[in-house]
Amino acid sequence: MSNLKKILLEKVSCKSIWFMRQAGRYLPEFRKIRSKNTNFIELCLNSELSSLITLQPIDRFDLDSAIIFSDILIVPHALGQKVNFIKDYGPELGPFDLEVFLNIKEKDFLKSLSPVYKAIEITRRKLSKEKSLICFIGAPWTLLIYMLDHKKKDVNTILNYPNINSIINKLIKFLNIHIENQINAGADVVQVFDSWAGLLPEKELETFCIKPNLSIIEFCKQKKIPNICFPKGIKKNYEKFNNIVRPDGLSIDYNIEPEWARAKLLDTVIQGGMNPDLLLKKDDEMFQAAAKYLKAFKRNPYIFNLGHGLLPETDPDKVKKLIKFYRNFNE
Ligand code: 1CP
Repeated sequence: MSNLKKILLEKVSCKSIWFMRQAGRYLPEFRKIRSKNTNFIELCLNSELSSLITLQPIDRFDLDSAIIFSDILIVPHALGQKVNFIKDYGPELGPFDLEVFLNIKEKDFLKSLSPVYKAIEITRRKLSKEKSLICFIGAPWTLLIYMLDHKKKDVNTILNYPNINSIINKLIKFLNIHIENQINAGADVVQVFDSWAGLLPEKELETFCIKPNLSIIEFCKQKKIPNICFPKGIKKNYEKFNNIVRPDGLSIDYNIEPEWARAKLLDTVIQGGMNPDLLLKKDDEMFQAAAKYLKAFKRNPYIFNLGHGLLPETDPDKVKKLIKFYRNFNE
């Protein structure tokens, strides 16, 4: 069993390190492939290249887990919405069509996503048995931000959108299908990204973030799928989130103090926290920040990661130094 699974399932303390966005634009070998593959969705659906990109950081660094190279927006794409990635800007989705969305059948959804499952199969065969292969989804709220109002990110547009409940229910159902198929293909842990949870007003957090995450985590528990939630930006509401959703692991963002997390986020395994900006600073400053997390969690099961994804301007050499520091840390 991988160390990541041991920590999540048996709550033991052992070393485990991976990074959100470990496969991506800070790696020259990724940029080389990306420059020849200008359509990002097509790249995500190219099983051989997706597997190759997934393994790039594993070949380069001493990491414990791979995360499949894909995107959270592959799900809206498979649910019939146009998804474009614009250079130096990011994702832009076509108009949302409720009719099309509600009518997509499971069979067609799985057909669109079959290259993702094939990429997972290929990667699992190549990855050492001691390493986890993490799969992921975007939580409904975060997907809705892109699907319904990406340009303005006006929360009220989404909160008051007609038929919002049936949209969320369909998303939950199909996200669960996507998780199960990724696991059946050979992934062994799932991370649920709710990157835009911090935009929600407090009184809407339960309906739009906590409840949908709970449905997904209940599904994972029923299927015995090790799971990690990342409700980014919800500040002290991490405590409420944890008490209700009870995921196996909880990824904290860089606004959460590690000592606070240890005291308040009970019966879960904490992951991450350190600000990815610190990899742009001098070595000493980066090591000091990493030590703060390692000291806070020295008696608790803890998965080393960051408080958000690696930034595109990160020097890969810095990543190597941070991993070495983590491996040698013994206080
Ligand atoms: O070359 C490029 O322009 C592509 C950059 C890129 C990459 C490498 C995007 C566009 N997505 C990805 C891969 C990706 N996305 C992974 C791969 C595995 C890994 O971590 O190594 C993962 C896990 C994601 C997840 C993802 N996509 C999230 C959740 C995590 C987060 O960063 O908050 C989100 C919000 C997205 C949307 C998205 N996709 C890409 C971009 C630039 C964005 C964010 C844009 C925005 O801030 O609105």
